[in-house]
Amino acid sequence: MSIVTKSIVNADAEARYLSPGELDRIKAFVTSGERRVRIAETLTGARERIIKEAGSQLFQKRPDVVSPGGNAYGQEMTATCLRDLDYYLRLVTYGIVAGDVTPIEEIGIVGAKEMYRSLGTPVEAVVEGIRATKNVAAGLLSGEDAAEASAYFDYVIGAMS
Ligand SMILES: CCC1=C(C)/C(=C/C2=NC(=C\c3[nH]c(/C=C4\NC(=O)[C@H](C)[C@H]4CC)c(C)c3CCC(=O)O)/C(CCC(=O)O)=C2C)NC1=O
Repeated sequence: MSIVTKSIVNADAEARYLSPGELDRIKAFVTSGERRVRIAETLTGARERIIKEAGSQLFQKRPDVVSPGGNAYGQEMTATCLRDLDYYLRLVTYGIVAGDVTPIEEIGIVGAKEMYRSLGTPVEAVVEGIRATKNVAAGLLSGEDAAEASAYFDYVIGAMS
């Protein structure tokens, strides 16, 4: 849900007009729209590069996950691991466009830790991978844009830690 939809749902539940605070937040959302779309375009266009680089940083830091007995050992499992990083990058672009973490939360956070536990995937290594994705992504953006994108990665990192 975007902040616009969310504000309307909340206001209508109380049969009231949007409050000055809600209108202020909507104004900030609308004003930052072009910038947020631009960030999402950059990250979407560079997704393959970002995931490749983030993956190699992760496997350098955590060689155990791609070693025999590791959860991402073998070509197929390594590809699945990189796919998961790509999933989180995709969800971050949703969040940036929506101006809201709710899509990230609903699609990628609820139940995720339990799922990884049941798969024997070390969650802290997933978090390490998301941190690497964040750093590579931020490196492709200018200061303010990097900060905006980083906030959504930080949400994922915080929720998964
Ligand atoms: C869009 C929301 C969404 C998410 C987040 C998602 C994650 C997700 N990751 C999975 C598996 C997996 N995830 C990993 C990931 C890793 N292993 C490691 O050691 C690394 C630390 C890490 C990569 C960073 C691996 C290796 C598997 C396969 C595990 C297995 O089959 O034993 C699975 C099990 C089913 C499958 O193999 O596809 C799911 C559902 N699926 C979704 O639809």
